[in-house]
Amino acid sequence: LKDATLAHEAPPEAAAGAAQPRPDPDMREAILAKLRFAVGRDVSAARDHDWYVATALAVRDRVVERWLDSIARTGPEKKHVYYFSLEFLIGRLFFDTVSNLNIVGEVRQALAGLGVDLDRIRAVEPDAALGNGGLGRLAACFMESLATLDIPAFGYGIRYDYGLFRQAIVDGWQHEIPEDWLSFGNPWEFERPDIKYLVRFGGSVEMVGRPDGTIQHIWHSAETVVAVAFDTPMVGWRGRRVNTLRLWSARAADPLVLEAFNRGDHVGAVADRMRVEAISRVLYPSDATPAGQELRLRQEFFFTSASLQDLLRRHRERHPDFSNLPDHGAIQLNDTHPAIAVAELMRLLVDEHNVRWDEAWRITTATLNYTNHTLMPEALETWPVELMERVLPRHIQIIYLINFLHLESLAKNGEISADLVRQVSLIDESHGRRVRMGPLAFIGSRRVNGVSALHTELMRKTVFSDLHALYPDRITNKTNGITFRRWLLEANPDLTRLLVEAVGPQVLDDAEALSGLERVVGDPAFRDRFVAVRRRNKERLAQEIAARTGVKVDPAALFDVQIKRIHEYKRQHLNLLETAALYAAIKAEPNRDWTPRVKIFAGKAASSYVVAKLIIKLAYDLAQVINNDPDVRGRLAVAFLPNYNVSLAEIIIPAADLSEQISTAGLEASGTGNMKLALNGAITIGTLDGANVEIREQVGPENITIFGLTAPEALARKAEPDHASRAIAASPRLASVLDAIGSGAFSPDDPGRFAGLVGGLRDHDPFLVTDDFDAYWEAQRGLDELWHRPEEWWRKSLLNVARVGWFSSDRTIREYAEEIWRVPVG
Ligand code: 4GP
Repeated sequence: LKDATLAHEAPPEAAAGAAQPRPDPDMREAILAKLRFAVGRDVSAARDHDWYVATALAVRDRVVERWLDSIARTGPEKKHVYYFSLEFLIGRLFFDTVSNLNIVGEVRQALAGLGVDLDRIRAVEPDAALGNGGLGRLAACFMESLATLDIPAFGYGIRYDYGLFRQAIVDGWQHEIPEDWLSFGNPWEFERPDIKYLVRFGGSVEMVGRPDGTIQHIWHSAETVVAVAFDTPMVGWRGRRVNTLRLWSARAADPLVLEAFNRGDHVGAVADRMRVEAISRVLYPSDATPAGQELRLRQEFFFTSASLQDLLRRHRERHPDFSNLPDHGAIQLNDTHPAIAVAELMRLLVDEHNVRWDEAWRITTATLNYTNHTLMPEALETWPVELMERVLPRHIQIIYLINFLHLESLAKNGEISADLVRQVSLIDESHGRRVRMGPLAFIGSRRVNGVSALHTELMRKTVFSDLHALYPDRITNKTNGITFRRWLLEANPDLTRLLVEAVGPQVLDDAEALSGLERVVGDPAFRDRFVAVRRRNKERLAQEIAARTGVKVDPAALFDVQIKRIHEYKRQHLNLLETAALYAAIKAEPNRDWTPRVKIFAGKAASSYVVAKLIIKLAYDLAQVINNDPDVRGRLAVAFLPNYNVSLAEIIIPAADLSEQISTAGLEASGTGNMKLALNGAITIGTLDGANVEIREQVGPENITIFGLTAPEALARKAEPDHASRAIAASPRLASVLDAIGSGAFSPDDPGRFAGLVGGLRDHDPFLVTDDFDAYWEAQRGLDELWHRPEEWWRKSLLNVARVGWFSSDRTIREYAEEIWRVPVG
């Protein structure tokens, strides 16, 4: 904790010789006033949480001024970006806001004068974990960069009462506990009871002829839900602009059936309300696993419809019709979760606002854009036609008509085969009839993008190949990025200060300025300071590991980090097999000059994903054996840190020496943890997958360790039925580690525990763990050797920091702004 305090002693600017923070009597007074009049506590009785809320509210007042100013300055006329996302994985907002407003010093001083430590109270804030993983965290980075680049934008999503579950590890098994992040209130949000829309479900559709011969569709819905807005200000760097994250909460139109209540049926009187409000109760606990549940569809439609109604209302207040909607708004669909927007925007325009179908289609396809985040077949959403007919009867009609016109236009343009129709139809007839949301989003969008060069290429060649052939200009690549404010300035203030000293304060505003670091890479004095900063970060992580797991690790060891969702394609089990093999090797030759390593894992498994949970258990079981074996003490340790979230990532990332990005090539769309880790000086060991490919291009092949099959090789290898048995036969090391794990060497209490996991690898191994094992082992041993040449290691590490400026989400958002949204960048 002492280190944490030291680490945040002053904002990065202070070191650059920039003006010291002004003492701000107003801030002190503002905090005291909030404590008294908003929290209702006296100084003598105030606890950390009270101080946190009082300070957050005082800071929020400053935000609100800029927020209102941003809105007034922009005016509704300017083109807005609307980012539709079922997930926003924001993390904590307090320090982010204070830091972006550049008032860390003022706030720290004001609090210190009151005997309160800023770092202690900032740790009280719960993470806003309204997302499962990558695409949710990307949405949060994008919101920050949009504000930083002065682009008027709304983020639209759901205000879940319960975010991503809290992970408890009990005897190595994951348990999911509801994350009650709102139980102490949320000082950042503003409820807007006046901004509400009706979202309808079910019922039937009546067709009525109009005098002009056209047909009017009247949807008699069975159920109505009220969507109420909650607004959270999103502050850009240096407070330049503040945008709005508008999250919808579901309310029953009729919250209490008084008649039932009076009859004594107290539960029945609120039963409807419970059903309706379930829509915004909990984040769908799935990540790339089948999500064919009615509640999920209701969630998707709920927030999409409310958001569209909201932006159409604003447009209509200023314009006579919707013909110029695309000039005033660009909508980005974050994955297919909001893809129903294609049908809902058509319905709103045609049925509710009497726009002609063709004109509505022109408007829709000029306004919507879609980002794809995964090629995993089980994650590409499809909905049973029967479910859609029941829940969204009017939308299925619209989808049929879109499909008909789409197929008809193909027929007009030439011969189309039954095969092509099957490929590009919006209705999949192969396993019962299902609506394919990816193709729906594709057809309804102006631009469709992938999230790394390789991923976009694979989109063109695989899942969307036929649609790409029909619309060759539609797919474009936008390689992901991360906000450097959170992942460098806030997470690693000591490194930031050092960078400012080395290359000047412009690095705080311009990620590309990091390249100035190249000048000092060879300077031993600078390198020593860099290593000292890293050492402090590692000591802090070592404390965190001890506190969370009881495992004592040596900060001098190589910290080897794999942090991300647990999934077979991400191959934590490849890392674990290598760990077990290394353990065996050290035991066999204890006197060799082994590189001391700490294997650090963190990540959550989807609650229904049995194999992923077993992989966590394997990490735990390995840790039990290895950490308690005196033969390997000081050389190898394993820690699985429970409850991975944004806040924990902020502690781990600045302390990582090695970044594990070892997915089966072709399956990780991009990754963004890879960027965060490289930015903080970790060297990557990875496959040629996702954004690793571009990280290699940026940092240079000599500063990254790439191993294993490439995407085309992986595809070919998977098609060989006996690939796993051949790989195992060729590798005695692999064979013996599989035998050990499979026969219970690490699970004596239940020797058969991992037999199924190992059996799966022996039999078909769809993620090619066995095929890549030897290459991975060799690559790791190369890194062991490199660790013994510290000068070289730190040179590579520094060059990673110097060369990853391109992965700033400011660059990504600039590209979206220019090519997809066509909005000016401020
Ligand atoms: C993730 C991808 O798995 C990851 O590679 C990518 O960096 C991230 O999106 C952002 O683009 N996908 C998901 C998902 O989060 O739910 O499909």
